[in-house]
Amino acid sequence: MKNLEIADLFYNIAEILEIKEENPFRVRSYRKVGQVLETLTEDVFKIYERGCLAALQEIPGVGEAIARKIEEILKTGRLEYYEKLKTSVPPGLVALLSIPEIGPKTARLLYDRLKITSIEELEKAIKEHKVRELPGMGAKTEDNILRGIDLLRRRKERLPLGVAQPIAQGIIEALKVLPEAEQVIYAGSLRRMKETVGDIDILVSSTKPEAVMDAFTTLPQITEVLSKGKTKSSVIAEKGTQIDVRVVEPQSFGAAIQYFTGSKEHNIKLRELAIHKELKINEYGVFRVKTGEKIAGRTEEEVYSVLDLPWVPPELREDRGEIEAAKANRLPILIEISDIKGDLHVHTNWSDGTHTITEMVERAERKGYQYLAITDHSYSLRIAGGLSEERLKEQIREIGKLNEKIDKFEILSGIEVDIKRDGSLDYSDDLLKQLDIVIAAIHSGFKMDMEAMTLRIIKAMRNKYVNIIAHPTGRIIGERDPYQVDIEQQIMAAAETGTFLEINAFPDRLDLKDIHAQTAKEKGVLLCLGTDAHNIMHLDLMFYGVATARRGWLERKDLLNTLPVEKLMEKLRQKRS
Ligand code: DGT
Ligand code: CA
Ligand code: CA
Repeated sequence: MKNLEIADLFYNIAEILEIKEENPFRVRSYRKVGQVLETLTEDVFKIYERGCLAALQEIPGVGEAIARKIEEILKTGRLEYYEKLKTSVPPGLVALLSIPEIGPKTARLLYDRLKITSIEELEKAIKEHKVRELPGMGAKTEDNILRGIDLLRRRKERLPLGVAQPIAQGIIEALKVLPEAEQVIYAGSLRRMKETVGDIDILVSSTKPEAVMDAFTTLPQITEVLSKGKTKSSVIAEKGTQIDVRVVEPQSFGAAIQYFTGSKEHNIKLRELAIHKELKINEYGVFRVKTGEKIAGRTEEEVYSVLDLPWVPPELREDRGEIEAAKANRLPILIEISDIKGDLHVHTNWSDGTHTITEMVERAERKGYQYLAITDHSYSLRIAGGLSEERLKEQIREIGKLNEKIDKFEILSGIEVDIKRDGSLDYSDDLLKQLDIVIAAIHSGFKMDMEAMTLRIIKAMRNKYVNIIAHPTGRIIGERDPYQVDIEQQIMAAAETGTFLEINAFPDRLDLKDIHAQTAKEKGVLLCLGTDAHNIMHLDLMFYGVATARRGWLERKDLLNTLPVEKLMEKLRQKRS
C-alpha cells in the first residue's frame, strides 16, 4: 500500500471510532496520523526498509502502537484491527460520514431512526422530508446536508493541489531517470498551481516516444491504463487520479508546454494576438501563415517573444489581465519561495502540534529562515489543547529563554487566539500585549449569517493587539465551504485597522484564496504567509502558500514575512501605537 492509501485507512479508523463515540483524543490521534502520512514526502515503505519500527517512529505522531500497525499493513496489505473494527458498525454508516455536513451523531441518528445506510438513501429521505422530522433537525439541516453531498461529489471530480502535486512529482522523478527522456515537466492546471486539479498533464521531450510510453504505462504507481498510444497515454494512478503523458520532439517542446499549460482562456487570447501578426500558434510551434515557416517552438520564452511578449509565469495564465500587463511590460515580479524569511503560523506540542518549540525552530533555521512565530491555540479550543492564561505566560517565558540561547534567529512569541461568537477574544488585552504577534481566527460557530459573521471578524480586527486574521474565510477545500462573510468588507476593515490577512499555506485551506489575495493587495492590505504547521514537515507546505500568493499577483513588497526581522517587528508594533 502507498502512503495515501494507508492515510485513508487511518482516517477511516478515526471515523469509525467517532461513530462509536470513543475518546475524542484517540480519534484525533488516528486522524493526525492520516494527515501526516498524506503530507509525507518519502515513501513509508522506504522508511520502513531503512530502519524498521524505529524509523517509522521517527514520523511525527507515530508512536510504537501505530508503527506496529503500519508494519502490519506494509507486510500483509491489511490491518486486522481495522477489519475487526469495520464489523462493529453497520456497513454504510461510514459512507454517510464522508459527507462533510454529517458527524458521527447525525450518522447514528439517521441509521437508528430511518435505517439509512447510503448517500442515495439519504437523498431520498430528504426529498421526502423525513430527515427534518428527526430530533434536533429541520429544513435547514436538510439543505445543509444536500449541500454537503454536492460538495462531496464535486470533490471526487477534482483533486486538491496538495494531493496532485506529490503524485505528479513522483511520476516525473520516475520518468526523469529514463535515458530516452530529455526533459520532463508537468503542465496544465497543476503547473498553474490551481487549488484543485482535474487531471495531471505531463510532457516529456524525447526522440524515442515508444520507450517513454512503455516505461510510463508500467510504472508501479499506476493502477489502470486507459489508453496507450505512440506519443500519448492516459492512466489512473493513486487516489483515482488521471494522468496524461505526452511525448514531444525537443524542437516543439516549448510550444507544447505553452499549449498544454493553458489555461484555455489564456491560450485563446494568445491565438488572437498571433492572428493579428499573421502568425499561427499551436502545440508544435509558431508559424508564419503565408509561408508556413516555423519561427518558434523550442522554448516557451521563444513562443512569447515572437508575439512581442515577455514570458508569463504559469500562475498568471488565467486571462485575468496578464496578457494586457505583459503587452504593457507591467507584469508583476512575483514572490518566490526564497523571499520568505520566516513562518508566521506554527503550532507546537504546547497545544496540538507534535514537536517542541526547539524542534520547530531547528527545522526553520535549516530552511534558511530568520524567524518563526509560535502560535499555539488559545483556551477555547480545548480539543486542541488550547493554552490557559498561565500556560501562555509560561510559554512566553520559555521562548524568552530560548531566544537568549540562540544567535541570528528570532522566535516570536505568539498565539492563534479564538474569535468568539461575539467577536471578543479568548484572552485579556493585558496578556495579548505581552506577545510579539497575535493571530486571530475562527474555529467554531461557523454557521452565522453574513452580517453577524462579518461584524464578528471586524470587531476582532478593531482590537489593537490583533495583527493577523488567520484563514480569513474558514474554508477547507472539498470539505467545508467558506463561512458566510462579506469578503470585500473584511478586506476594507483590514486596510482601515492596519490588520494583515493570512494566506494559510496548508493545501487543504489556501485561504485567502488567489483572487481574494489579489483584491486585498489592491486595497493596500499587507498579506502574510503561514503554514499552520503542526509538525516539522508541515513547514515545507510554504510552497503551496507561495503558489497561491503568485496566483494572486503578489510581489515581495505585498507580504509581511519577506521583511527582515527588525522591519517585521516594527510593522507588528505599528497598530499598537
Ligand atoms: P484541469 O485538468 O481541469 O484542472 O484543467 P487543465 O487546464 O489542466 O485542462 P486540461 O487538462 O483539460 O488541458 C490541459 C491544457 O491543454 C489546458 O489548460 C489548455 C490546453 N487545452 C486543452 N484543450 C484545449 C482547447 O480546446 N483549446 C486550447 N486552446 N487549449 C486547450
Ligand atoms: Ca489537467
Ligand atoms: Ca488533461
